[in-house]
Amino acid sequence: AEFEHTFIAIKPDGVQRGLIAEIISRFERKGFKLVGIKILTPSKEFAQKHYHDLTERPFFNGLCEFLSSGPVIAMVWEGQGVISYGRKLIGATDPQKSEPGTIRGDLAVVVGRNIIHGSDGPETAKNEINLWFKPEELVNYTGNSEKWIYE
Ligand code: YYY
Ligand code: MG
Repeated sequence: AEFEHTFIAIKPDGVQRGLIAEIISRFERKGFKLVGIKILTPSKEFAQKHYHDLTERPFFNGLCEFLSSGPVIAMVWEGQGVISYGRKLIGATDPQKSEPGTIRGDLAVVVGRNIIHGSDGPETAKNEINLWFKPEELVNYTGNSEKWIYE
């Protein structure tokens, strides 16, 4: 099977609110596989790199200030369709518009504190994984239940 990778980050609000396990659990129970994880406080310069597509937006500075304001959980998840389905698990950008059952729909209220980031496509996934992780920080293994998740 072709397993793709996506970059998922729990932002400082998700970490401070004690939602790390809750969020990881949703990806894990779905059947996706964790292949990279670390906790770090990114610098503002690093946050600006991560969000480089949004430099022209009015909220850019506040967004980068916020992402660098405290510890973030940076992760790489692997699985069939994990990039687009990861976005479904996360829900719409504005938690007021996220469906119940999604991470943002269930756990967040306003767009500037939407607790989680997920890559929005194959190209950004590749770039974001390269920005946040060195190749040797990612593991390659067969999940114990893979034969029960995939056919
Ligand atoms: O990919 P996603 O996080 O769902 O949304 P983006 O459009 O990439 O924006 C990144 C980030 O910026 C969003 O998660 C919150 C913040 N933001 C904001 O504060 N206000 C907006 N009107 C739009 C986005
Ligand atoms: Mg985005």
